[in-house]
Amino acid sequence: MANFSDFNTGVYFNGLFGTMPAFPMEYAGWEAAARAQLDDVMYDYVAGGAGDEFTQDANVRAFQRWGITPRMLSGAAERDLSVELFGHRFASPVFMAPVGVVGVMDAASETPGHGDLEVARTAAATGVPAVMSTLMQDPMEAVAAELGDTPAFFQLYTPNDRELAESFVRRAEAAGFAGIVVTLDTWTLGWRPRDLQHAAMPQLQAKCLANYFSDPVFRAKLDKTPEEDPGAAAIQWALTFGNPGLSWDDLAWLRGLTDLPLLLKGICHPDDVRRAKDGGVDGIYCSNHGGRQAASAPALDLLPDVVTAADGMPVLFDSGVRSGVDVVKALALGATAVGVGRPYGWGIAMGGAAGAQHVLQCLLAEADLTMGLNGYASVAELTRDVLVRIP
Ligand code: FMN
Repeated sequence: MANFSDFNTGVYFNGLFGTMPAFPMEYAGWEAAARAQLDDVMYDYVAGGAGDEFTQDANVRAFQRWGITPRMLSGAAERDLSVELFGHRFASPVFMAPVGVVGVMDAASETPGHGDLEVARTAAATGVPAVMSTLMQDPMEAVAAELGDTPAFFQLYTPNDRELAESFVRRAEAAGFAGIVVTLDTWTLGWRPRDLQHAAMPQLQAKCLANYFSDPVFRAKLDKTPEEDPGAAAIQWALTFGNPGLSWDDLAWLRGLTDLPLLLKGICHPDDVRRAKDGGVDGIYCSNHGGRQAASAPALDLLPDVVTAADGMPVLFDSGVRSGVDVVKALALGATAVGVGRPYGWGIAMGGAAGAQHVLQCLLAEADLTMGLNGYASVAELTRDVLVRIP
């Protein structure tokens, strides 16, 4: 059986024949390579976050407070990293979190401005699923056509126009998405000093709004088409995007929109997990948006109580994952699947689908080796008692 860590061996063998890695091997390198491709506005939009950025830094540091207990002679020469999610078996527990500007991050690609297609191609090539943002640069139907056999999920930013929300969900179903992920932590934009300093926001420049501009419900509300007047269409988007009134009372409506698996993203408190469960959702997505929305506690510290409250329901996790070791730790704290945002975003920026694929190969090879060398042969063996708290 092949292990993800075969990638590791391949790199050394390639070196014997004079072929060096095309991309850096760890997070700081991916970020630096991406930075060289992006202008300051785009780089800051991705790298930055809420307020003094304590939250995004704390997300990363939270992983450093856990260590893994090694076990010897356990016969973990072959590892099974596969997980079952909503009736699909995935070869690994890693997924690509929704990144709303990835559509315009593919600066190094031959046809820039189609980063969402590059993400879909990455998913097709690797089998690593993607949660695709509402904020795409290509319409969801075109993105879905590039996914190959890898199931993907559609992330819904619930607009304040119910008819438009319903249209998005209908389209996602028709395009073949395997589930709907409703993001709850972005009913308005967070306080982001870097973006404020640039006084710039991609969507207001009519970027990454293809799902809106191609939507019959959205278009019907415009005086001129988005092709004739993109600026006016972007303003209409701004008026529609925010939804401060969304509450638990709306969950029954959201649930009623689809028979697909429904997940709520941004859930970090056990009481919210229980309310979501009572409302009939199929999965919880524990995340603090990578520290981009509200300044908050590190998501990893909130994960164990969320998992306990979920009581067997799948819990997806993201925020602060920077390495394969982090993936293993999040699994041991109870995550069913572990998402990355900025890491694969940098991959798209440094090399399109090839760059993102490289990032995922590195994460998976390191996760696989970390499990194997520590004596754990499957995801099921990664339980909380595998971890030691580092003072
Ligand atoms: N989350 C969403 O639910 N929808 C989005 O459109 C979205 N856009 C994002 C754009 C950027 C540039 C970044 C960095 C994150 C975005 N997120 C969005 C949050 C990610 O899905 C994810 O929660 C976060 O990136 C995880 O943290 P990490 O970057 O530390 O891995």
